[in-house]
Amino acid sequence: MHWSRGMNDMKIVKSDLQAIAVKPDQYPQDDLVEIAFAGRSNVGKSSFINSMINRKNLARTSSKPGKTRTINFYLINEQFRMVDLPGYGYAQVSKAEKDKWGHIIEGYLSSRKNLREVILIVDIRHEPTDQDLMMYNWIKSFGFSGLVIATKADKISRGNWQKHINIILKKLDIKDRSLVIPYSSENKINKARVFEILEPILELEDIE
Ligand SMILES: Nc1nc2c(ncn2[C@@H]2O[C@H](COP(=O)(O)OP(=O)(O)O)[C@@H](O)[C@H]2O)c(=O)[nH]1
Ligand SMILES: [Mg+2]
Repeated sequence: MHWSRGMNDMKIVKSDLQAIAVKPDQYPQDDLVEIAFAGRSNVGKSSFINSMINRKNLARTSSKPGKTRTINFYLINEQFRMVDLPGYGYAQVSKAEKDKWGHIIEGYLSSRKNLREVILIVDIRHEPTDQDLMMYNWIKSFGFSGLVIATKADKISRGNWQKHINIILKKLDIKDRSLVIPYSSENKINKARVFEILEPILELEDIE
């Protein structure tokens, strides 16, 4: 691992939507590494990806929840991918649609060799839902480390972050406080810190 060269120094020179998929044969077929982001509809996943890669609107964002029913693969610097997973928790969906969601996401989590980490995105203002907890436990059951981005941190005062982080730690039963990172796509709060965390994960291949 190359700790000296932080990814916050790394320039994102290129980013493209490489693939939109609902099943494995639609995933990119090369072996570039991937980091995926899971969370409730409307929590801010697409905004998170856009803010990390300095794009206003590459990952589609919307104020209408429940829109993204696909796995979207964003190719960054032709080096790695950020993967926007379909959101959950939108009230107005049928049982059939929920099953479809489970199928799409499980197909990805259980079979994707390129996948190095899955990060849960929650809203720092709200206690995580039971579905967040299920998603989080599901992520950990696949062997991922359980990183959580608590986004929309611009919407509460800095002095209140800790109180809200504590609620998240408790609901998700997290002991290691360093796993939960306050973030804002609006002000890019902690963007450099997130890149620092992602860098060694993305460089795992170099160790071999
Ligand atoms: N103030 C603020 N608004 C945000 C932030 N992240 C997302 N939003 C807003 O939340 C809404 C949903 O965001 P989106 O990225 O589409 O959520 P997704 O469904 O999880 O992809 C949009 O109106 C965004 O502008 C943030 O960090 N701060
Ligand atoms: Mg989205």
